[in-house]
This record gives sequence, structure tokens and C-alpha cells, in this order.
Amino acid sequence: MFKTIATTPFDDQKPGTSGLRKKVPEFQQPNYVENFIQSVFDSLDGYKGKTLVIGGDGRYYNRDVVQIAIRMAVANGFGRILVGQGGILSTPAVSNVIRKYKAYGGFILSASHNPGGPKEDFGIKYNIGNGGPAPEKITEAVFARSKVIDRYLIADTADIDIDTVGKQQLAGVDVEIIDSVSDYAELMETLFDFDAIRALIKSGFTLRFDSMHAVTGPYGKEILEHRLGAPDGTCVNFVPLEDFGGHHPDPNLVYAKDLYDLLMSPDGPDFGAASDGDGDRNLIIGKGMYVTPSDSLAMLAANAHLAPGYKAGLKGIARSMPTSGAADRVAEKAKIGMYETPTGWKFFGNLLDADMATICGEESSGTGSNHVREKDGLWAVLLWLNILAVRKESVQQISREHWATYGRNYYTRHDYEEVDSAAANGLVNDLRAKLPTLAGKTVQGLTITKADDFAYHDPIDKSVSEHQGIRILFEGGSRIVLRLSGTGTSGATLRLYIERYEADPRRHNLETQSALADLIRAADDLTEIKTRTGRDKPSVIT
Ligand code: VG1
Ligand code: CO
Repeated sequence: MFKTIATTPFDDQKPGTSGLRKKVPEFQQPNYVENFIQSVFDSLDGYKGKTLVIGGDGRYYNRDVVQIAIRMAVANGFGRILVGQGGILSTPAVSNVIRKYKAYGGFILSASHNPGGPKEDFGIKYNIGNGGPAPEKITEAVFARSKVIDRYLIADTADIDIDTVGKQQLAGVDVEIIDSVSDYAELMETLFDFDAIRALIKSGFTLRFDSMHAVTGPYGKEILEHRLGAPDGTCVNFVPLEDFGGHHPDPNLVYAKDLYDLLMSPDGPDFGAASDGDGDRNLIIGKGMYVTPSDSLAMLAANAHLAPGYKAGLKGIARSMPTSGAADRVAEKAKIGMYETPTGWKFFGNLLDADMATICGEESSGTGSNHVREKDGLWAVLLWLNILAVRKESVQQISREHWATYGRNYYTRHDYEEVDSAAANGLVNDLRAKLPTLAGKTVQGLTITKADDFAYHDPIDKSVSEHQGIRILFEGGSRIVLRLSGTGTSGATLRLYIERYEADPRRHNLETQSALADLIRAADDLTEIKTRTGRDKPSVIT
């Protein structure tokens, strides 16, 4: 019943910022999925007889890979497999299920906010027993293994029914199909004051939650409409579709522009939010007020004690390096630890496990806490709602008051997507070579104080991660950061992050791009991004 199949390696199975992501036809090559999954198993120890969790965001090819993963896990000796019904589990839900059922680890089948469909993106990510993404030590071992793999193990059985909740047996191993939502919804009830949020909604507060035809649909329906009493119609685009309705399930001002426009209109709701393909990102927009993810992290951290799950206060805050310094000011005032990590949630795991950080965030619309080991879109929405319910103020009032207290970090990210890889690498390498000469120079009237290539020294396991983004710091605390994306599937994507701190409340109402205009020009002078990429403007501005 168990078969050992001979295979030959692929040379491109290197996990990026968040797992292995490729176009679907690449995953459909014979043995491609099997090689990667076996490479993961071959890089792990001591999982025999243990539990493995499998779930994905419902995109095209999800159901096929769920079946392969189940058969391979059984053949490799796992003792129990938990699978989300229909193959559906959001990323934070997988993290929770791993933790709750003390699983050995789990697979998340997703390419997150990347489009889905037969010609679009697919992805596989492995998470470890703490519920978080595998650390670099493991992803590097997986890549090394994938380059020499010569066989994989698989159970030679028919597909199993993944649509009916309940226990089944496959070759003597328990395969349990679990409800995709209930464990997660229960966890949310332990963290937030559902009564207060219910009362807020009952009092006439209106909201909209856009799942972008992706995985959070069933979660939003159950939690916001069924458990919190928001009216039918609060959740939109809530049926997960294999191709996300042909859209990018990326909750930003470009791909969720409809939601933004609605919130800016006088008769829009009081609060709007959206989440991405796999449910770990969030977009927060109050009536007339978009909250940048970096600000959202700072505001959530400053107010988290208003929610039952965080009433004891926070141990510390962690943010990825390119995320703005807004949260640093909150940590400073609260006299708690502040940690700066490379991009990608895997770097927060150790800080959360060690209870050094309670809340973490990234500028890319990711916020989360120690309740799981992934960023969590709906969690951020519920924490905002809890804060609004307690403070009885609007998002706009809370934002303005926050800036008045802490100052405002003007912040933008300019993405140059799918540019020529050689041009992008050349740009980064040349800039890196120039770094030692930059301090003291003036560009566009701005004086550079420091320029470096960010390296992270993990305070817990002492591992070192180098080349995590180029930073150029200016007098007065402004900065630009440049790095290459590690989640794209074609060409290279350059991300340019620009930030300026403004203490003066009289200058808190500027339009972001104009508030940052001199820095944007300086970034172009220093990187030559426009001439080198042949683009006259970024593809996406967030
Ligand atoms: C991007 C974001 C990063 C995030 C990662 C995974 O990575 O910048 O902050 O952790 O996506 O998020 P990169 O390497 O493309 O910049 V998700 O929601 O795509 O799993
Ligand atoms: Co995501």
C-alpha cells in the first residue's frame, strides 16, 4: 500500500519569504509537489506517530495538493492528520490548530495575496510545532534536500472525502476532517469582548468586511455576522473562489479600491476592513480615514489593554525592519521592549515564544500577537472593533489623538513589480557597494547619517540573517529602505520604503506622497530606480 517512487531533483525549490511560490503549471510538473513535500519530511526529525495539519486558502490546485499531502504524510509515518473541511484553513487558523492540538507541524497551501487560477500562483509553506513558519534553518535544509532528492513515499490509495467533517482511516492512520472555522472563532472569543462589540453594532455602528473571494469569507460570516450580530451584507465577497473572482486578493488601496472609495463617501459605513488570500493580512479603513499598517500596529499596541486578552499590558512589540517607527514610540512610552526583525513572520516566532514580544507587525498589512504564530487579519479587525467599542470614538478621532500624543510617521511603499531580474539585482548590488561612502553626503537637501545593509541577530537562538534590506538614514530620523521581494513568481519586485517623522500636530494633515516628496526624489537619485528599471513610476503605491 505504501510505495517508494523514484524521482529526480528540481533546482528551484527554494522557499522565499513565506514558503515556496510558483505558477500553477510549475507545481503541476510530474513529482514537483511530491519532491517538495518529501524534502520537508526528510528535513524533520521525530515526527513518527505525531499529528500533521493540512489546509489551504482554497485557490486552484488546493484540493489536489491536499490529497497528495495526506497520502504522503501517511506513508511517511505521521500518526494522525487534521485537514480543514474542503481543504480550507486560513493561515492563522492553521497556526491555531497546530497549537491547540499539539501537532508536530502543518502545511499551508497558499500563495497569499498573489492571484489564483490555472495559470496563476500556488504555494506550499511548512509550519513548525509552535504554529509558526519554519525558521531559516529548516527552510535551508529543505532546499538543500530538494537538490538531491531521489525518492518519495506515498500511500497508493484513492482520494479521501475532504468535504465531510469527521474521522476516517487511511492505511490505518486517522485522518480527521475538521470544521475550518470553529476552533478559530472560539479563540477569538477568548481574546475580545464580544459583548461590547455586539453592543456597539447594535447601537447602529456600521461596518463592511471584504474577503476578496478568499479564505476569510466563512470566518467573517461566522464571527462578524453570526456571533457578533452584524447584519447580513456586512461581509462581502465571502465565498472563497479558486481564482478569487479573477482579482488580486491583496487588501491594499489598489486592489481594494472599492472599499476605500466606499469609506471615503459620506454615506459609507463607520468601519471597513479586508483580508488577503490566506487570511493573514488586514486592511483597516475608518470613515474618511485610511490607517496605514504601520500606524495600525502602533495604535493597536497603544490600545490593546482595552481588550480582555491583553488587559495585563504588553511584554514588548516587534516589527519588521521596513515597518515605520510609529510602534517604537509606543514601546518607548510604555517602557516595554521593541524589536526590529527582517521581513517575514518567521522572525517573530522566537520573540513570541520567549514572551519578549506580545504584538508584532509588518508594513505589508500584517499584524498579530502571541495568540498564534502567524499574522492574523481578522484578529486585527476584531481588536480594532474592541477598541472602538470601548473608546466610543471613531477611527479618525483615535488616529488624530494618537498622532498628537506620539507624532506622525509619514510612510509609503513604492513597489516596482515584475521588473527585469538582472536590472533589479544590479541596482541592489551597486547600491550596496556604495553604502560605505554615503554617510555625510547630501541628496536633495537631505543629509545622510548612516547607510547599511540590515543584518538580524536573533537574541534567542543567536542565528544571523544577513542582507535583509538596505537602509539609508537621514538627519531628523527620515529613512529610505530598499529590498527585493521574496514572494513573487515572475521577474523581480523591488520594494522602496520611505518614512519621515513629524512631531508637529499642525503638520499632521499633509497628503502622504507630498509630505515625502523630497525623500522620494532622494531615493530615485540614490538608486536610479526609474532609469534602471525603465519604469517612470511604481506599479503599486501603498
Ligand atoms: C511580503 C511582505 C512581507 C510578508 C510576506 C508574506 O514579502 O513584504 O512583509 O511577510 O509578503 O506575507 P516580500 O518578500 O514579497 O516583501 V503573505 O500575506 O504573502 O504570506
Ligand atoms: Co497572506
